Amino acid sequence: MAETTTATPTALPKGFRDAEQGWPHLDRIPHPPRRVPLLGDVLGADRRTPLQDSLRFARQLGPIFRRKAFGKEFVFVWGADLVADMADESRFAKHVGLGVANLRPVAGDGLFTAYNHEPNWQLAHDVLAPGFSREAMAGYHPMMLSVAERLTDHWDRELAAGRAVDVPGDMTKLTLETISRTGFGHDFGSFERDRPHPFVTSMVGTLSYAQRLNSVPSPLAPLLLRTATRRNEADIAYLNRTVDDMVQARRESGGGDGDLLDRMLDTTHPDTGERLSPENVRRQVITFLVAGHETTSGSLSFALHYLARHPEIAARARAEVDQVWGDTRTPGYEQVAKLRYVRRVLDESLRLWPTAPAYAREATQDTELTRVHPMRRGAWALILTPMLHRDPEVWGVDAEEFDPDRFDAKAVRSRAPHTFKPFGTGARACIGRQFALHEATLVLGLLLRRYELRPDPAYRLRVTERLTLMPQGLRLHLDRRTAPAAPAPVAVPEEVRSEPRCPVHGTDD
Ligand code: MNH
Repeated sequence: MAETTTATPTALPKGFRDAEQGWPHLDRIPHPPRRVPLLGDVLGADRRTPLQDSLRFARQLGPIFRRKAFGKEFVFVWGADLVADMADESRFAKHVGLGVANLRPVAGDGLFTAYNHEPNWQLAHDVLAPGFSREAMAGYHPMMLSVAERLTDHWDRELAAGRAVDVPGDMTKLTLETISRTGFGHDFGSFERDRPHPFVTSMVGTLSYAQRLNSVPSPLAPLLLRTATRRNEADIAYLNRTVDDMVQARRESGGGDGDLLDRMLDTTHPDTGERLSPENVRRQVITFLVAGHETTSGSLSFALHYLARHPEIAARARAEVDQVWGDTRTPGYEQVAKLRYVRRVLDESLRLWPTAPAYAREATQDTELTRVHPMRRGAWALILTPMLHRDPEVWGVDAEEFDPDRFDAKAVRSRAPHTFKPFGTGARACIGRQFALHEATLVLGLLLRRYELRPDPAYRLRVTERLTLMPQGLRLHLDRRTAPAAPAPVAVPEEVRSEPRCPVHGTDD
């Protein structure tokens, strides 16, 4: 279904802090049976895994439920019909709350954390969207390829030394270098370091802190998290300094090759002639460096985990790469889009573990959710994407199984809209979707072509949370592929779909 982005999102009050005020019929929504006075639904909850705790509650309580923590009550939604109703942009919009709101001190009114009514959202969206067009993407491709080659150089060395590779660590290096070089012409030198770049350490620090803020009563946060808060302030200062230096370097060099940073600094809005303020540019650079790599690295890591665990799927994907790429040393932009099966592997990984695992929606008017749950304007709920993606009504009784064929064209067409939402929905959906998918498909193609993946038989998937998801401690052994497999018959690639008018939206929601 096509979605338009031209309409300015409606200005709204900040939204109710507590579901009790915004959901007049809260009694229709189940909650965990054993509530602790004052603390709420904290039995069996683990501070480090709030999302996975919510998945557990979801399985017990059904498609809509509530959880109370420290006096505040939140509504969670994951049933397919409820999520589809909340995707209606004429009645609902993005809600900036919880984890996202906690990032405001670092990302301010940057694209991801801006309130719908803040003028800088539309301005930045319009100025930056062309940076994600098909042409722009084709322009980033050679740089993405050269970063991917740094990864394979590194993996070749690990293989020669007989060491297992650190998948999340190396995917994070890869995706950080990709966004920083394609977007900002900046080299963090990640692959030349033994430890993560301090920028990554500070970024992970602020993400974890933002998540922790949700797990303490807000009036007490300054007290309980005093040391962590001071640490967080230092992290933010470091992020700001790094970004200011990058901007300064660009201004002195007199401009790059038309990348995201050039757009942020030079481009004026086509209608209003406005441009981003220096303060806003700083917010956007941080936003893009963080949003542009953390989730993609998680997705690549989960995909590699599943490929290693399913040799028959890896073999099929590899056969496709051999067939589509042949002997080309450097696959071109178009050759990546033709890897349909590899892309399905990625989609299926994003189904089971959407690495940005929740997004919040608020009512833009008094309304009724699926005609059952009255909501006041400003009332909101958190959409639990991993549960939406496992709803047996949509995905069948084997929803927990990894099966990329769920994303073949026919299967996709036969599913209801709004059942697969790893990139969020509507005007505030992910601007970097095509960027992430292109980068990840390219990298999976290169890795499949070069290596066999051997899992550690003792490894059990454990998922760490820092707002985003990551397979914890995933290591894989590599073997160099010996003889290139004889080209196996694979499905003839379908025509590459023509790009919708808006490079960001109007895709396959
Ligand atoms: Mn991304 C918004 C998921 C890659 C930049 N992204 C979102 C949202 C989700 C999301 C979900 C909506 C959040 C909300 O409604 O509150 N993003 C992903 C995933 C990947 C991803 C799962 C990779 C896989 N995102 C990227 C990349 C970039 C990027 C790559 C940049 C290069 N994302 C953004 C920005 C927004 C966003 C910017 C905010 C867009 C807006 O509100 O206008």
